[in-house]
Amino acid sequence: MFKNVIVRVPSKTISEGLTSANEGKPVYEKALVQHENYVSALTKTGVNVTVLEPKDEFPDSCFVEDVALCTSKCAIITRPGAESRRKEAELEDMIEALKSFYDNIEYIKAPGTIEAGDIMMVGDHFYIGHSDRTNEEGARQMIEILEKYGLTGQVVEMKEMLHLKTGLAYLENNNLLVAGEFKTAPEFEKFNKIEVDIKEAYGANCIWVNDYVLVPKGYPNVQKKIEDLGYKVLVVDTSEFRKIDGGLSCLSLRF
Ligand code: CIR
Repeated sequence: MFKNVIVRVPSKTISEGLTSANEGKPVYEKALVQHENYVSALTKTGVNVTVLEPKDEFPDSCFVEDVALCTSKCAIITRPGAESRRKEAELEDMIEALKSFYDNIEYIKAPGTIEAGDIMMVGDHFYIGHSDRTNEEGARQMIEILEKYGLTGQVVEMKEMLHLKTGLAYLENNNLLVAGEFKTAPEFEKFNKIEVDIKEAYGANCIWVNDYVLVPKGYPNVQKKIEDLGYKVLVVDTSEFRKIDGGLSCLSLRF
């Protein structure tokens, strides 16, 4: 179960966020409303939500998932692969917030790069995507830190997606949502795979929080498959974040 969540309010500069999507620029006011609704949905799952102030110098800073990995034993501050995001991991308010919850804080160091959107937790094991943002050295350091705390990690090679969790969501109870290149990846054979059609690929970025699953608005087939598994579903509109490649998981740290 998760007790805590950390989020950061979108900045006024969100329209300048990094993107590969061709869907126009996010509208700040809409993003703010969608973010408030996201926080409300999280609150329904019973977690305590810490809301950090916006940081206008970092257009992508609402995607807090990328700057830290929160485990049961320690929090690990990452070193983002995207240059424009690197200093997001040094923001004092985030580090202070994490220190208020964790005695053990670890750091990924240069030349390692890693964004925690590339890391999927399954119990005490962590799958780490080797992506354009996460390099071999970043993954190596991460696994070394995890092992120091009795946790384990393994690298997953990937080619198509921005982050590992762009195309994967672990819903607990061995249930794994899979899209695109991960449908056939041998690493995930042992899971009960729930395949997401290419037309709804963005819908693969759901989050399990205390037996609820937050599902993005507009992906009815994904939503139905998750409801059929017996989960309570909370639908959240993330259309403004989608325009800059962000989704439900990217917007919070859950621990
Ligand atoms: C980026 O390209 O870094 C942001 N525009 C989107 C980050 C999404 N984060 C995530 O998937 N964990």
